[in-house]
Amino acid sequence: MKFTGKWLMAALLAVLPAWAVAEDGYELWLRYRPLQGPALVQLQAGAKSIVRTGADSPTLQAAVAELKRGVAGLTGREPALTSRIAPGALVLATAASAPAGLALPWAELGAEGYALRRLKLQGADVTVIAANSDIGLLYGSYAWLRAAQTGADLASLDQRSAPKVKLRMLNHWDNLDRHVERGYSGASIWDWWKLPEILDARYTDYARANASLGINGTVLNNVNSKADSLTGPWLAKAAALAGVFRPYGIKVYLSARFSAPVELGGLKKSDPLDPAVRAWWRAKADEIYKTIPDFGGFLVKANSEGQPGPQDYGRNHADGANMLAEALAPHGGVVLWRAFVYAPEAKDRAAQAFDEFQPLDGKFAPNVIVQVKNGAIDFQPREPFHPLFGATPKTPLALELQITKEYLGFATHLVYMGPLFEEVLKADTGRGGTVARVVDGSLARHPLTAVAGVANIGTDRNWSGSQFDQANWYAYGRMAWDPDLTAAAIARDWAAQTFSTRPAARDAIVDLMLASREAVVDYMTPLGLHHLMGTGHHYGPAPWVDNLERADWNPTYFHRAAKDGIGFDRTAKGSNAVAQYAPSVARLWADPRSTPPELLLWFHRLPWDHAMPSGRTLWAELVARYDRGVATVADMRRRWAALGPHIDAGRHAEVSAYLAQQEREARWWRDACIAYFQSVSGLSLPAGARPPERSLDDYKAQRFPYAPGKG
Ligand code: BDP
Repeated sequence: MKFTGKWLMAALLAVLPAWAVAEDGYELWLRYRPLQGPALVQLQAGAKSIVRTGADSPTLQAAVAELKRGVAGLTGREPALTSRIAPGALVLATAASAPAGLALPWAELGAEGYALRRLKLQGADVTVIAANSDIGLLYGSYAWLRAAQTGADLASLDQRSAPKVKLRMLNHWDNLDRHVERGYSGASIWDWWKLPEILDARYTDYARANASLGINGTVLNNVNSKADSLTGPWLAKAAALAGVFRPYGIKVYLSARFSAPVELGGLKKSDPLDPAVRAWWRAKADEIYKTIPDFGGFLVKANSEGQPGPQDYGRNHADGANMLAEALAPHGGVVLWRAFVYAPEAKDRAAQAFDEFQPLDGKFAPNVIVQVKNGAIDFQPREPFHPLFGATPKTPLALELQITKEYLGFATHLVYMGPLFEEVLKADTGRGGTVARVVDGSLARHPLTAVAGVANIGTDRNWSGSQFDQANWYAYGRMAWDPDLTAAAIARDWAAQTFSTRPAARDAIVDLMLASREAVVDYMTPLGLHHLMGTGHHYGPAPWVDNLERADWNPTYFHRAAKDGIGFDRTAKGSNAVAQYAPSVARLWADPRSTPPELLLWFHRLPWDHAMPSGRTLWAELVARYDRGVATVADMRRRWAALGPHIDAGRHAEVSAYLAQQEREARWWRDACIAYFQSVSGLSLPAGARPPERSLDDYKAQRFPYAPGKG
């Protein structure tokens, strides 16, 4: 056993009050700060040594290194790696290398799952981390460290977990010049220029953080892709990253530009039915797999927002996806084909993806997954689940969530997205199960399943642009592994690992996080309103915008507010997009009386004096919700201020400053939207409501040409 100098320093810091310790958030949820009291005694007794029963591998080395690091941080003693099973050992065992006497339900663990169990082995009281594979052991090691960090009872540990989704992916919208589209946490962490020679130490920490959640795939480049990333020099860069990630079970994928055969291959067209085009992609796939033998596959944005695609040649999405699938299939690669499409001529943008993709059900090759955003518009603070979920039983669908907060206040607003993710996953499609059951493949028995999260990771010291945005990466990863986890349970783990294991402090942080999602809905887009944000930057309010070249880029297209009412009519009297849902769901949402208030103006256009369940008129309800949003943020600020003694000064001050800005901006959203809606409704403010601080013209005059993350 080694007594580390690093820990001595940490132990010294542990006796200081929390607020006096310097932290910057770099360590994410893998901080391993010294435990105290019974938790420390328990951990010391249960992690005296590490025993590896199987042959060595880079993945096992990563597991052992993390266990050593974690235990050293938490207890002050680094356990030695031995081959002797002794009392207090942590035993890493695979089914193939299981020591005599170890009986576990191996089959239930699958290829990547793990079991953690305290038991007697060869007469010794030990903790077993068991799996069928080395990657399962790595996941199990992280799960055990999570249990240790969050104060679980290690003496009676008995956990089992296997991922419900096969491909648990991050999508980086990172450009080759390191600008991150919709990124609010600095530049791209991929230092492309210095790759492949120079490997930033961050790449390893990135892999550790992701493996600790079970994320096993990463798309390195933006969906609005450049063909360059498919050329030899760029493949070498991607290969260098793949080399760092491999021990952590993370495969590299690339966004593929559909017109690459023209741009790189000198072909006249990229028609997916043209044999020369197909041959080009086959050769390209062969080249990629020579460079990256375990390459994951392609993510494709085609015929969407000006990107090239099969429709340029009169072909459909299945033609395009299947051509790429054919090239990847011999190597075991997959195609993630995005369903985020919309065209200027669409009657209702919310209906287009369903119209284009649902009729293609059954037409996709077995190694294609159609990747669908959680809602039919675009990552708004609240959307009903996408109508494609459950409507394509012959086609596996991946759920795409946006972790980066393009429409939810960038990195400055504290919005914990766990409740948003949970709401989508738990939504009943009315077609035999929830979105989670569609996505995990259990409903239609698909073996190939996937979840994708648009990453919020950048070069900022705290990785995600703010301390609390780390929780969205964390929650995404945990739900990708197990879509049935609750946002509250995940927030508890995160807060304990990241801020404080003291139950009172931890629970206060969790309460604040759980309130934050409804708050942003309230102060930005209450009652089912959507797409009210400013042009291009997507940060502040601009419900008045009506002059953009495409109708469906204008907020006025989406809210349709006028003297007689507000809302988008998606019933049979309007676009009838509601009919894309299963009959049981459609029936509910086609009638304003049975539509939940949260989705009311998504599906209905109603007069301002429409009676709400609260007894208020629609107009009064709208104002009340905006007020509630602002009040919740003010309350979050107060609650955070009270946490001062429990949190290190640096992070406490940073979050406080961000919350102050959020409160100001929540008021800005509320005031600008109310001023505008009042200008079209001509109604006076409900009794007691505070008038907007500034004039509508003032709000309209604001410009943000240099906002970060632009597309
Ligand atoms: C929108 C973003 C845009 C993305 C697009 C997409 O504003 O930057 O390229 O989605 O998902 O939300 O392709």
